[in-house]
Amino acid sequence: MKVTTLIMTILAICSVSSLGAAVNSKNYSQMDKDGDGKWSYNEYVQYRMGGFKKMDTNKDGMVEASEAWNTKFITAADTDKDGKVSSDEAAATHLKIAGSVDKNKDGFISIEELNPGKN
Ligand SMILES: [Ca+2]
Ligand SMILES: [Ca+2]
Ligand SMILES: [Ca+2]
Repeated sequence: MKVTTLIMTILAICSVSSLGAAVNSKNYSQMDKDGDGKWSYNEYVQYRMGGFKKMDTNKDGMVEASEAWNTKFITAADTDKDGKVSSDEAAATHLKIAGSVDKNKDGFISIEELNPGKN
Protein backbone atom coordinates (compact mmCIF):
# COMPACT_ATOMS: atom_id res chain seq x y z
CA MET A 1 0.00 0.00 0.00
CA LYS A 2 1.39 3.40 -0.91
CA VAL A 3 1.96 5.81 1.94
CA THR A 4 -0.53 8.32 0.56
CA THR A 5 -3.19 5.60 0.27
CA LEU A 6 -2.40 4.54 3.81
CA ILE A 7 -2.73 8.07 5.10
CA MET A 8 -6.04 8.57 3.31
CA THR A 9 -7.29 5.30 4.83
CA ILE A 10 -6.32 6.37 8.32
CA LEU A 11 -7.76 9.84 7.90
CA ALA A 12 -11.02 8.18 6.83
CA ILE A 13 -10.94 5.96 9.89
CA CYS A 14 -10.21 8.88 12.19
CA SER A 15 -13.07 10.88 10.77
CA VAL A 16 -15.58 8.13 11.59
CA SER A 17 -14.27 7.46 15.09
CA SER A 18 -15.68 9.51 17.95
CA LEU A 19 -12.30 10.91 18.89
CA GLY A 20 -11.50 11.76 15.32
CA ALA A 21 -14.65 13.82 14.91
CA ALA A 22 -14.00 17.39 13.89
CA VAL A 23 -11.74 19.00 16.46
CA ASN A 24 -13.50 22.01 17.93
CA SER A 25 -11.77 24.93 19.59
CA LYS A 26 -12.53 23.53 23.05
CA ASN A 27 -10.72 20.21 22.66
CA TYR A 28 -8.09 21.93 20.54
CA SER A 29 -7.12 24.19 23.44
CA GLN A 30 -7.37 21.30 25.93
CA MET A 31 -4.77 19.38 23.96
CA ASP A 32 -2.54 22.43 23.50
CA LYS A 33 -0.51 21.59 26.59
CA ASP A 34 2.07 24.32 26.27
CA GLY A 35 -0.63 26.91 25.51
CA ASP A 36 1.05 28.47 22.50
CA GLY A 37 -2.20 28.33 20.52
CA LYS A 38 -1.11 25.63 18.12
CA TRP A 39 -0.47 21.91 18.19
CA SER A 40 2.98 20.49 17.74
CA TYR A 41 3.13 17.11 15.98
CA ASN A 42 3.64 15.63 19.42
CA GLU A 43 0.42 17.14 20.74
CA TYR A 44 -1.42 15.88 17.66
CA VAL A 45 -0.07 12.36 18.23
CA GLN A 46 -1.08 12.50 21.89
CA TYR A 47 -4.58 13.51 20.88
CA ARG A 48 -4.89 10.59 18.46
CA MET A 49 -3.38 8.21 21.01
CA GLY A 50 -6.37 8.95 23.23
CA GLY A 51 -8.39 6.99 20.68
CA PHE A 52 -5.83 4.19 20.74
CA LYS A 53 -6.19 3.85 24.51
CA LYS A 54 -9.98 3.76 24.20
CA MET A 55 -9.75 0.95 21.64
CA ASP A 56 -7.43 -1.09 23.87
CA THR A 57 -10.27 -2.47 25.98
CA ASN A 58 -8.22 -5.22 27.67
CA LYS A 59 -5.45 -2.70 28.50
CA ASP A 60 -2.55 -4.82 27.29
CA GLY A 61 -1.05 -1.93 25.34
CA MET A 62 -1.91 -3.51 21.99
CA VAL A 63 -4.93 -3.05 19.77
CA GLU A 64 -5.92 -6.25 18.00
CA ALA A 65 -8.56 -6.81 15.34
CA SER A 66 -11.32 -7.60 17.84
CA GLU A 67 -10.69 -4.29 19.64
CA ALA A 68 -10.20 -1.98 16.68
CA TRP A 69 -13.14 0.22 15.70
CA ASN A 70 -12.13 -0.43 12.12
CA THR A 71 -9.86 -3.30 11.08
CA LYS A 72 -8.34 -1.03 8.44
CA PHE A 73 -6.57 0.64 11.33
CA ILE A 74 -4.72 -2.63 12.00
CA THR A 75 -3.87 -3.08 8.32
CA ALA A 76 -2.56 0.45 8.06
CA ALA A 77 -0.62 0.74 11.31
CA ASP A 78 0.64 -2.82 11.97
CA THR A 79 4.14 -2.35 10.57
CA ASP A 80 5.65 -5.56 11.98
CA LYS A 81 2.63 -7.57 10.75
CA ASP A 82 1.96 -9.45 13.97
CA GLY A 83 -1.75 -8.71 13.68
CA LYS A 84 -1.75 -6.18 16.52
CA VAL A 85 -0.96 -2.50 16.73
CA SER A 86 1.35 -1.51 19.57
CA SER A 87 1.31 2.01 20.97
CA ASP A 88 4.66 2.59 19.24
CA GLU A 89 3.23 1.51 15.90
CA ALA A 90 0.18 3.71 16.41
CA ALA A 91 2.27 6.72 17.44
CA ALA A 92 4.60 6.29 14.44
CA THR A 93 1.61 6.09 12.11
CA HIS A 94 -0.04 9.16 13.59
CA LEU A 95 3.24 11.05 13.36
CA LYS A 96 3.33 10.30 9.62
CA ILE A 97 -0.22 11.55 9.34
CA ALA A 98 0.70 14.72 11.24
CA GLY A 99 3.14 15.53 8.44
CA SER A 100 0.36 15.32 5.87
CA VAL A 101 -2.17 17.23 7.99
CA ASP A 102 0.36 20.06 8.36
CA LYS A 103 -0.48 21.53 4.96
CA ASN A 104 1.71 24.62 5.21
CA LYS A 105 4.63 22.60 6.65
CA ASP A 106 5.34 25.02 9.49
CA GLY A 107 5.76 22.14 11.94
CA PHE A 108 2.46 22.83 13.70
CA ILE A 109 -1.10 21.59 13.24
CA SER A 110 -3.54 24.48 13.26
CA ILE A 111 -7.26 24.01 13.91
CA GLU A 112 -7.91 25.00 10.28
CA GLU A 113 -5.60 22.21 9.13
CA LEU A 114 -7.55 19.76 11.28
CA ASN A 115 -10.84 20.87 9.78
CA PRO A 116 -10.16 21.26 6.07
CA GLY A 117 -13.04 22.66 4.08
CA LYS A 118 -14.28 24.88 6.89
CA ASN A 119 -12.06 27.80 5.94
CA1 LIG B 1 -5.54 -4.77 23.70
CA1 LIG C 1 2.29 -4.92 15.29
CA1 LIG D 1 0.69 24.03 9.88
